[in-house]
Amino acid sequence: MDVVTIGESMAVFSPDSSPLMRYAATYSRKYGGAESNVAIGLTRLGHNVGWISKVGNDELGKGLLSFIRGEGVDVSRVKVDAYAPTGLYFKEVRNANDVRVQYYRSGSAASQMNVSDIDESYIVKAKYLHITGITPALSESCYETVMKMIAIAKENDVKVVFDPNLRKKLWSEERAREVLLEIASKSDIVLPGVAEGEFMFGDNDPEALGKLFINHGASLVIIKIGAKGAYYFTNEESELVAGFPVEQVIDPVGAGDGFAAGVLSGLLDELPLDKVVERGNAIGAMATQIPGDFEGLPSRDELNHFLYSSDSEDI
Ligand code: KDG
Repeated sequence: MDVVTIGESMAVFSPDSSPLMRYAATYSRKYGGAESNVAIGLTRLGHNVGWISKVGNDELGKGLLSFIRGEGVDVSRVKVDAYAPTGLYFKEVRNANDVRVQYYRSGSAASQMNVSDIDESYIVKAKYLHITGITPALSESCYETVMKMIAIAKENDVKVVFDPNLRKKLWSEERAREVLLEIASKSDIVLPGVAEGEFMFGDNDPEALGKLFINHGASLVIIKIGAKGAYYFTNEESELVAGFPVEQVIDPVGAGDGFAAGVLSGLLDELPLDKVVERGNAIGAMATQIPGDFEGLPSRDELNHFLYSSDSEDI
């Protein structure tokens, strides 16, 4: 296994007729979840990924599980909770800068995950453990599960990659800051957006944030600054890697997950760090071009076409 990740996936409902839920009579049902988005992004690039989760014993749980399995993600460690439902959320893309989400996930099946759900032998076989700040926000037992997985990874030389993915709707700011800082201190690689770095450390200067994260324990920090790209920092070097401006953002949700998939893929392919970040930037940009949380994540051919060819496909 190249990467193991853990998190909640949900049915996603997007209004068809009006961007506003209050006027929409019909909705499209898709699926989404930060960690499974990353898992899908990586499998599309040819990597082996395992996604750990819990779904409800219901139609949406069955649907999302078979969908994620169909993308080639290993779902052998996903459990079905007999009582709690699969979570869902509604997504209003009012415009590229104003996306609103309404969660119906409190008490969901995934929020019931607990340390007894961890199969240690599964984690130790991975090269990277991918963690986001969403999973520990779901419940105390999810927090404990994530911390246990990190401890197993650290004892077994599995690198921990942490995307803070701050979701203020899920927990108090105090608790969020405390836990995000705790996980960052135990992570090898951290992938914050500049606003998340500011939330955690009270500084919005990427250079300063890079040093803060490194002093806090990470060996590689990549700070995303939107369409302009991302800075990477290690103890020895730092660089701004330019992004890929797009003409129009169609749906920004999932761009950060695309970025994480690109970075992990670049690391697995042992690319130099500037190329690792370039791959993250490219997939982040591609993810914004198609509606849906992961639909825009590319195959390797599509990625290469985006990176190396400016021609449209012949039709
Ligand atoms: O990063 C995209 C995710 O935010 C989306 O797929 C849904 O996991 C989700 C969440 O918790 O918001």
